[in-house]
Amino acid sequence: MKRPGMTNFLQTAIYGITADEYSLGRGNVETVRLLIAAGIRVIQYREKRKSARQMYEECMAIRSMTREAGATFIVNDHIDLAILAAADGVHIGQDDLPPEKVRDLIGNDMVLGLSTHSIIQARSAEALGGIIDYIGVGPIFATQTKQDVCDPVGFEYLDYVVKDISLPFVAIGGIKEHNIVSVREHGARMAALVSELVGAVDVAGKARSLKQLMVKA
Ligand code: 3NM
Repeated sequence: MKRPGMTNFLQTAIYGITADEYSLGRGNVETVRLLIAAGIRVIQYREKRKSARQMYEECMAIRSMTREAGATFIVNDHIDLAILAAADGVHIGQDDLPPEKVRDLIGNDMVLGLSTHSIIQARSAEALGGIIDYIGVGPIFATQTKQDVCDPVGFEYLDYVVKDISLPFVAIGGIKEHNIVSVREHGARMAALVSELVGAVDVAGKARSLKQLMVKA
């Protein structure tokens, strides 16, 4: 299949993203091990502070764990790292290189995700016709995790995407155990979480609860 990393994306409800600073000292690699053990099958390596060498080493370790578990491995921002680590995909933001140029670099087999924060951005992503595999939709709620993020877009933007955008998407931003059901009720099939998951004392227990809340009919 073209872009095999999308299979897990379409079949699972929780997208886990690393954040070393929220991981209670466990570090990214150990956190990913816990996420995998808890059944999370889409994992993004997101790291803003480490050296290229440190990130490379962490990505190589995560690649080997995710491969063994059959989990999709996406690298945030760093196209070079994603390619070197043979990740399943890369996730970029609105200010990164143009998606069509990123697609030129990564070829046809890797997943390309794009963060979007408005209707116009979602429509532009869709208009690129096949270049982008999925969009992030957020921030749904206020979040402290991402620097310089825009104000929460709330459910208005999510409702629009659910109804009018044909691309697969993942809701993100401020999603917690106490509000994830509302995200599901607005039509999202997948939620991405950072601090709630990696910052949990019991990552596995938290992942299981979140999964249950997200898939319950
Ligand atoms: N992207 P938390 S919000 C990485 O809206 C990221 O595109 C966002 O972290 C977007 O789950 C965000 O801790 C941070 O709120 C989400």
